[in-house]
Amino acid sequence: MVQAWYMDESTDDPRMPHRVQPDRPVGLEQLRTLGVLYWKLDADKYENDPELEKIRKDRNYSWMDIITICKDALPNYEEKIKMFFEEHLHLDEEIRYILEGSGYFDVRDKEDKWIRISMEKGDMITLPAGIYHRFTLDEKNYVKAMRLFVGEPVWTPYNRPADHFDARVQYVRFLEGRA
Ligand code: KMT
Ligand code: NI
Repeated sequence: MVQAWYMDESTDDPRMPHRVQPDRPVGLEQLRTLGVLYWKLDADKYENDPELEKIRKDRNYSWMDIITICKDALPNYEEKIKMFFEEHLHLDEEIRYILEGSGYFDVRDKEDKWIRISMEKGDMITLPAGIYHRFTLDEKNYVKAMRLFVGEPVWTPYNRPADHFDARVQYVRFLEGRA
């Protein structure tokens, strides 16, 4: 099962696990209360997978591409790595399906604490519009992921603070249980 945990407060190398001591694991149910959705798929058959097709159809994930994040494959690597790790939100869902390698998606919980989600091959995740989050590679420094989108993609990150956006207002309402 996908692993997630509360992070420690240390600011050194983000690619380390940063598990808080004592351990505070986070389950899928808690992620669900933050609006984070998760699926486990067989990444070896991503090119022809009825399960993936069903999710895409049910959630209107019409658009997709594949991104490889490693020093030699990604143009402007350092700059992008830095952007991915700035705390930000989007006005749409962020949907990622890990095909090879691994990485960490960090999301804020209801008390504004960081939860780290360890994403590996076969893990697919949807971060809701308006959630503050960030991404980093882990110590293996390599990930290949499918990016999906509802309609034409808009990748714009709005770095925190971005509380005035309607997507954020709606998300906070959802957290408060009055969406
Ligand atoms: C993003 O938007 O954070 C990215 O595309 C990088 C993560 S993809 C595994
Ligand atoms: Ni993002």
